[in-house]
Amino acid sequence: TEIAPGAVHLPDWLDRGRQRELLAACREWARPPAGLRTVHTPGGGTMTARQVCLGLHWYPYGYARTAVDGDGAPVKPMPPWLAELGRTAVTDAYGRPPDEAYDIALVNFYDGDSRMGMHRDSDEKSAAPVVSLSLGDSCLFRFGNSASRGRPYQDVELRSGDLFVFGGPSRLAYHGVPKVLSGTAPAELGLTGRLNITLRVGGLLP
Ligand code: MD5
Ligand code: FE
Repeated sequence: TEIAPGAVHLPDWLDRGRQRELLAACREWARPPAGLRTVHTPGGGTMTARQVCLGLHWYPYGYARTAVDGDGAPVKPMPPWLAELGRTAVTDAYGRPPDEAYDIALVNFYDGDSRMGMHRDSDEKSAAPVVSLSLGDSCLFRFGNSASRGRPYQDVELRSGDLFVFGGPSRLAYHGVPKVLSGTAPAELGLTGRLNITLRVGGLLP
């Protein structure tokens, strides 16, 4: 379903087996060094979703090669199979493969009280679409516009296994996660909370 130009939602894109594999991989990536961490915002706040990065380390001032705001260890590599999953996702959503290879993954772990405020993802130096994969609890995802954090926006429920691709005119749209729907994860997955993996192309970065 195209929610807006370039914003394509493919519900249930990952079958249960792929979801389990991806979850197991995320749990490995969450381990130190350069594992799961709390992100501190420039204003002195903390993000309620915790995060681990692959390929390049995102922090509120941009991208780095090491976990500069964590334990300082080198960021884990982006596995080729995950880059390939990003390429397949874009091909399925748009009917043609992306021009560039996916080289960054950000994994956000949400518990029942986690939220993500309205923001834009503008630290990448490439116009390649962002690929988003959801696991575990469903959430309310708010897809806004490129001009401001406010209306108009559309609320979409994202469920375990859903793919969302944000490219073209939607690449710099404001978006957020106002609510996690606790207890909605498929029981056989063995995850309480929600996990979101975004695949990105860094472009010319450090
Ligand atoms: C999430 N993650 O559910 C969301 C899904 C993040 C983040 O927002 O920055 O890690 S990715 C949603 C997204 C990414 C890039 C562009 C747009 C949406 N968009 O244009 O709406 O944890
Ligand atoms: Fe984002």
